[in-house]
Amino acid sequence: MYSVRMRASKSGNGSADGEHVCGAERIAGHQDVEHEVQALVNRAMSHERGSPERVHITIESIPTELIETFEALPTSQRVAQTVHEARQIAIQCLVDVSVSERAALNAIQWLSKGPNPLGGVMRGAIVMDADTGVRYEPDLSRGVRVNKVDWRADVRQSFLQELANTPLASERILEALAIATKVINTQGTVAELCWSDDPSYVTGYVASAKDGYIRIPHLKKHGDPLGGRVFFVRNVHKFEEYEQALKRPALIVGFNKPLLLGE
Ligand code: WAQ
Ligand code: MG
Repeated sequence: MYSVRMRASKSGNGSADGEHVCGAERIAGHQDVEHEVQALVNRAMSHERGSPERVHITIESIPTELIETFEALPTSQRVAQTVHEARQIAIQCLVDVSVSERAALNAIQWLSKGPNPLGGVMRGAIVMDADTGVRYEPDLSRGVRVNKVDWRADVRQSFLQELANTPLASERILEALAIATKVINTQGTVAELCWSDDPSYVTGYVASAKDGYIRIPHLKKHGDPLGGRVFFVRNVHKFEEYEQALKRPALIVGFNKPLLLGE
Protein backbone atom coordinates (compact mmCIF):
# COMPACT_ATOMS: atom_id res chain seq x y z
CA MET A 1 0.00 0.00 0.00
CA TYR A 2 0.98 3.63 -0.44
CA SER A 3 0.46 6.71 1.65
CA VAL A 4 -0.54 9.55 -0.68
CA ARG A 5 -0.73 12.95 0.94
CA MET A 6 -1.21 16.48 -0.22
CA ARG A 7 -0.81 19.87 1.33
CA ALA A 8 -1.26 23.19 -0.38
CA SER A 9 -0.20 26.64 0.81
CA LYS A 10 -0.04 30.25 -0.29
CA SER A 11 1.88 33.24 1.01
CA GLY A 12 0.12 35.36 3.57
CA ASN A 13 1.24 35.22 7.16
CA GLY A 14 4.98 35.66 6.71
CA SER A 15 5.92 32.14 7.82
CA ALA A 16 8.44 30.19 5.74
CA ASP A 17 5.86 27.50 5.00
CA GLY A 18 3.21 29.96 3.86
CA GLU A 19 -0.43 29.92 4.84
CA HIS A 20 -2.28 26.64 4.80
CA VAL A 21 -4.86 26.20 2.02
CA CYS A 22 -5.78 22.53 2.36
CA GLY A 23 -4.40 19.05 2.84
CA ALA A 24 -5.48 15.43 2.62
CA GLU A 25 -4.40 11.91 3.58
CA ARG A 26 -4.97 8.75 1.57
CA ILE A 27 -3.86 5.12 1.70
CA ALA A 28 -4.12 3.48 -1.71
CA GLY A 29 -3.15 0.31 -3.50
CA HIS A 30 -0.46 0.52 -6.17
CA GLN A 31 -2.96 0.74 -9.04
CA ASP A 32 -4.95 3.58 -7.41
CA VAL A 33 -2.08 5.94 -6.60
CA GLU A 34 -2.23 7.85 -9.88
CA HIS A 35 -5.97 8.40 -9.60
CA GLU A 36 -5.66 9.59 -5.98
CA VAL A 37 -2.90 12.04 -6.90
CA GLN A 38 -5.08 13.47 -9.64
CA ALA A 39 -8.03 13.89 -7.28
CA LEU A 40 -5.85 15.57 -4.64
CA VAL A 41 -4.23 17.95 -7.15
CA ASN A 42 -7.68 18.83 -8.39
CA ARG A 43 -8.80 19.58 -4.84
CA ALA A 44 -5.76 21.75 -4.14
CA MET A 45 -6.19 23.74 -7.36
CA SER A 46 -9.86 24.50 -6.83
CA HIS A 47 -10.10 25.09 -3.10
CA GLU A 48 -12.37 27.76 -1.62
CA ARG A 49 -9.51 29.00 0.60
CA GLY A 50 -7.79 30.28 -2.54
CA SER A 51 -5.27 29.38 -5.24
CA PRO A 52 -2.21 27.69 -3.85
CA GLU A 53 1.32 28.86 -4.53
CA ARG A 54 2.78 25.51 -3.52
CA VAL A 55 1.32 22.02 -3.61
CA HIS A 56 3.27 19.19 -2.04
CA ILE A 57 2.37 15.63 -2.94
CA THR A 58 4.09 12.81 -1.07
CA ILE A 59 3.87 9.18 -2.13
CA GLU A 60 5.41 6.72 0.29
CA SER A 61 5.12 2.95 0.40
CA ILE A 62 3.89 1.43 3.65
CA PRO A 63 4.36 -2.21 4.58
CA THR A 64 0.89 -3.75 4.82
CA GLU A 65 1.76 -5.58 8.04
CA LEU A 66 2.38 -2.27 9.82
CA ILE A 67 -1.12 -0.95 9.18
CA GLU A 68 -3.30 -0.79 12.29
CA THR A 69 -7.05 -1.25 11.86
CA PHE A 70 -9.89 0.49 13.69
CA GLU A 71 -13.67 0.62 13.81
CA ALA A 72 -14.91 4.15 13.15
CA LEU A 73 -16.12 5.99 16.24
CA PRO A 74 -19.91 5.94 16.61
CA THR A 75 -21.48 9.19 15.43
CA SER A 76 -24.25 11.32 16.90
CA GLN A 77 -25.49 14.82 16.39
CA ARG A 78 -26.49 17.79 18.55
CA VAL A 79 -28.73 20.70 17.68
CA ALA A 80 -27.65 24.32 18.03
CA GLN A 81 -29.19 27.51 16.67
CA THR A 82 -26.33 29.94 17.20
CA VAL A 83 -22.53 29.91 17.29
CA HIS A 84 -22.63 30.79 20.97
CA GLU A 85 -24.94 27.87 21.74
CA ALA A 86 -22.84 25.50 19.62
CA ARG A 87 -19.64 26.46 21.44
CA GLN A 88 -21.36 26.01 24.83
CA ILE A 89 -22.37 22.50 23.72
CA ALA A 90 -18.79 21.77 22.61
CA ILE A 91 -17.46 22.90 26.01
CA GLN A 92 -20.00 20.70 27.79
CA CYS A 93 -19.09 17.68 25.59
CA LEU A 94 -15.42 18.21 26.44
CA VAL A 95 -16.03 18.67 30.16
CA ASP A 96 -18.18 15.49 30.11
CA VAL A 97 -15.08 13.51 29.13
CA SER A 98 -12.84 15.15 31.76
CA VAL A 99 -11.25 18.00 29.80
CA SER A 100 -11.02 20.97 32.17
CA GLU A 101 -13.28 23.91 31.43
CA ARG A 102 -10.20 26.09 31.29
CA ALA A 103 -8.63 23.94 28.55
CA ALA A 104 -11.92 23.75 26.62
CA LEU A 105 -12.32 27.54 26.71
CA ASN A 106 -8.71 28.04 25.71
CA ALA A 107 -9.14 25.70 22.73
CA ILE A 108 -12.27 27.50 21.53
CA GLN A 109 -10.46 30.79 21.82
CA TRP A 110 -7.48 29.58 19.76
CA LEU A 111 -9.63 28.16 16.99
CA SER A 112 -11.86 31.23 16.83
CA LYS A 113 -9.06 33.78 16.65
CA GLY A 114 -6.87 31.57 14.40
CA PRO A 115 -4.61 28.95 16.00
CA ASN A 116 -1.44 30.15 14.24
CA PRO A 117 0.35 32.74 16.40
CA LEU A 118 1.65 34.31 13.15
CA GLY A 119 -1.96 34.83 12.10
CA GLY A 120 -4.53 32.62 10.45
CA VAL A 121 -4.72 28.86 10.50
CA MET A 122 -2.25 26.01 10.85
CA ARG A 123 -1.71 23.03 8.60
CA GLY A 124 -1.70 20.72 11.63
CA ALA A 125 -3.43 20.45 14.96
CA ILE A 126 -2.93 22.00 18.38
CA VAL A 127 -1.93 19.48 21.05
CA MET A 128 -3.18 20.77 24.39
CA ASP A 129 -2.86 19.61 27.97
CA ALA A 130 -6.39 18.50 28.93
CA ASP A 131 -5.99 19.93 32.43
CA THR A 132 -3.95 23.12 32.11
CA GLY A 133 -4.73 24.16 28.53
CA VAL A 134 -1.01 24.56 27.78
CA ARG A 135 0.00 23.93 24.14
CA TYR A 136 2.66 21.28 23.48
CA GLU A 137 3.49 21.57 19.76
CA PRO A 138 7.17 22.43 19.21
CA ASP A 139 6.21 24.61 16.22
CA LEU A 140 3.09 26.59 17.10
CA SER A 141 2.46 27.86 13.59
CA ARG A 142 2.65 24.41 12.03
CA GLY A 143 1.04 22.15 14.62
CA VAL A 144 1.05 18.38 14.37
CA ARG A 145 -0.30 16.49 11.37
CA VAL A 146 -1.94 13.09 11.48
CA ASN A 147 -0.54 11.06 8.59
CA LYS A 148 -1.35 7.82 6.84
CA VAL A 149 -4.99 7.37 7.67
CA ASP A 150 -7.89 6.34 5.46
CA TRP A 151 -10.85 4.01 5.05
CA ARG A 152 -10.35 0.59 3.50
CA ALA A 153 -11.82 1.03 0.01
CA ASP A 154 -14.69 -1.47 0.41
CA VAL A 155 -15.69 -0.07 3.81
CA ARG A 156 -15.71 3.46 2.38
CA GLN A 157 -18.08 2.22 -0.34
CA SER A 158 -20.46 0.58 2.13
CA PHE A 159 -20.46 3.68 4.35
CA LEU A 160 -21.39 5.87 1.37
CA GLN A 161 -24.05 3.39 0.25
CA GLU A 162 -25.64 2.66 3.60
CA LEU A 163 -25.74 6.32 4.57
CA ALA A 164 -26.71 7.66 1.15
CA ASN A 165 -29.43 10.32 1.50
CA THR A 166 -28.14 11.28 4.94
CA PRO A 167 -25.84 14.22 5.67
CA LEU A 168 -23.11 11.77 6.64
CA ALA A 169 -22.45 10.44 3.14
CA SER A 170 -19.69 12.89 2.27
CA GLU A 171 -15.99 12.77 1.57
CA ARG A 172 -15.38 15.45 4.19
CA ILE A 173 -17.09 13.45 6.93
CA LEU A 174 -15.29 10.26 5.93
CA GLU A 175 -11.99 12.10 6.29
CA ALA A 176 -12.92 13.75 9.58
CA LEU A 177 -14.20 10.50 11.07
CA ALA A 178 -11.03 8.68 10.04
CA ILE A 179 -8.78 11.33 11.59
CA ALA A 180 -10.87 11.47 14.79
CA THR A 181 -10.90 7.67 15.11
CA LYS A 182 -7.15 7.47 14.78
CA VAL A 183 -6.48 10.38 17.15
CA ILE A 184 -8.83 9.02 19.83
CA ASN A 185 -7.18 5.59 19.56
CA THR A 186 -3.74 7.14 20.05
CA GLN A 187 -2.51 6.68 23.59
CA GLY A 188 -2.57 9.92 25.54
CA THR A 189 -5.53 11.50 23.71
CA VAL A 190 -8.51 12.42 25.89
CA ALA A 191 -10.65 14.21 23.28
CA GLU A 192 -10.59 16.20 20.06
CA LEU A 193 -12.31 19.43 19.07
CA CYS A 194 -12.54 20.40 15.39
CA TRP A 195 -14.15 22.82 13.06
CA SER A 196 -13.13 23.46 9.47
CA ASP A 197 -11.15 26.42 8.19
CA ASP A 198 -13.20 26.31 4.98
CA PRO A 199 -15.40 29.45 5.00
CA SER A 200 -18.50 27.57 3.81
CA TYR A 201 -18.41 24.66 6.27
CA VAL A 202 -19.63 25.41 9.77
CA THR A 203 -20.35 21.99 11.31
CA GLY A 204 -17.65 20.65 13.59
CA TYR A 205 -17.30 17.95 16.20
CA VAL A 206 -16.09 16.80 19.58
CA ALA A 207 -14.69 13.26 19.68
CA SER A 208 -13.80 10.97 22.56
CA ALA A 209 -13.59 7.25 23.34
CA LYS A 210 -16.53 7.48 25.74
CA ASP A 211 -19.01 9.51 23.69
CA GLY A 212 -17.80 8.92 20.12
CA TYR A 213 -17.94 11.50 17.34
CA ILE A 214 -20.48 14.19 18.20
CA ARG A 215 -21.36 16.50 15.31
CA ILE A 216 -22.19 20.08 16.30
CA PRO A 217 -23.64 22.51 13.74
CA HIS A 218 -22.74 26.24 13.63
CA LEU A 219 -19.43 26.12 15.47
CA LYS A 220 -18.57 29.24 13.48
CA LYS A 221 -20.30 31.83 11.28
CA HIS A 222 -20.71 31.13 7.59
CA GLY A 223 -17.84 32.85 5.72
CA ASP A 224 -15.35 32.65 8.61
CA PRO A 225 -11.98 31.40 7.21
CA LEU A 226 -10.66 30.29 10.61
CA GLY A 227 -10.78 26.86 12.22
CA GLY A 228 -8.57 23.95 13.16
CA ARG A 229 -8.17 20.98 15.44
CA VAL A 230 -7.23 20.57 19.09
CA PHE A 231 -6.08 17.22 20.49
CA PHE A 232 -6.47 17.22 24.29
CA VAL A 233 -3.90 14.96 25.95
CA ARG A 234 -3.06 13.67 29.43
CA ASN A 235 0.01 11.76 30.63
CA VAL A 236 1.99 12.40 27.46
CA HIS A 237 5.52 12.52 28.83
CA LYS A 238 7.37 12.32 25.54
CA PHE A 239 5.78 14.55 22.95
CA GLU A 240 7.83 13.04 20.10
CA GLU A 241 6.40 9.59 20.84
CA TYR A 242 2.86 10.95 20.75
CA GLU A 243 3.57 12.69 17.44
CA GLN A 244 5.13 9.52 16.00
CA ALA A 245 2.05 7.52 16.99
CA LEU A 246 -0.11 9.97 15.03
CA LYS A 247 1.90 9.08 11.93
CA ARG A 248 1.57 5.29 12.16
CA PRO A 249 -0.49 3.89 9.29
CA ALA A 250 -4.13 3.18 10.14
CA LEU A 251 -7.17 2.00 8.21
CA ILE A 252 -10.82 2.19 9.16
CA VAL A 253 -12.29 -1.26 8.57
CA GLY A 254 -15.79 -0.98 10.04
CA PHE A 255 -18.50 1.36 11.29
CA ASN A 256 -21.83 1.36 13.09
CA LYS A 257 -24.79 2.74 11.25
CA PRO A 258 -25.86 5.73 13.35
CA LEU A 259 -29.33 6.47 14.61
CA LEU A 260 -29.97 9.70 12.76
CA LEU A 261 -31.96 12.24 14.70
CA GLY A 262 -32.28 14.59 11.75
CA GLU A 263 -30.26 17.69 10.92
N1 WAQ B 1 -3.76 16.30 11.01
C1 WAQ B 1 -3.82 17.33 11.88
N2 WAQ B 1 -4.56 18.44 11.68
C2 WAQ B 1 -5.26 18.50 10.55
C3 WAQ B 1 -5.26 17.46 9.58
C4 WAQ B 1 -4.45 16.31 9.85
N3 WAQ B 1 -4.36 15.30 9.01
N4 WAQ B 1 -6.07 17.82 8.56
C5 WAQ B 1 -6.56 19.03 8.89
N5 WAQ B 1 -6.07 19.45 10.08
C6 WAQ B 1 -6.35 20.71 10.77
C7 WAQ B 1 -5.73 21.89 10.07
O1 WAQ B 1 -5.33 22.83 11.03
C8 WAQ B 1 -6.87 22.45 9.27
O2 WAQ B 1 -6.70 23.83 9.12
C9 WAQ B 1 -8.06 22.13 10.15
O3 WAQ B 1 -7.74 20.91 10.79
C10 WAQ B 1 -9.37 22.01 9.43
O4 WAQ B 1 -9.25 21.07 8.37
O5 WAQ B 1 -19.23 15.76 10.69
O6 WAQ B 1 -13.23 19.90 6.97
O7 WAQ B 1 -10.04 19.79 6.42
O8 WAQ B 1 -19.84 17.41 9.37
O9 WAQ B 1 -10.91 22.16 6.84
C11 WAQ B 1 -15.56 18.34 10.18
C12 WAQ B 1 -16.72 17.54 9.72
C13 WAQ B 1 -14.84 18.85 8.96
C14 WAQ B 1 -17.87 17.73 10.67
C15 WAQ B 1 -13.53 19.38 9.31
O10 WAQ B 1 -11.53 20.27 8.41
C16 WAQ B 1 -19.07 16.92 10.20
C17 WAQ B 1 -12.77 19.86 8.10
P1 WAQ B 1 -10.45 20.84 7.39
MG1 MG C 1 -9.84 23.16 5.35
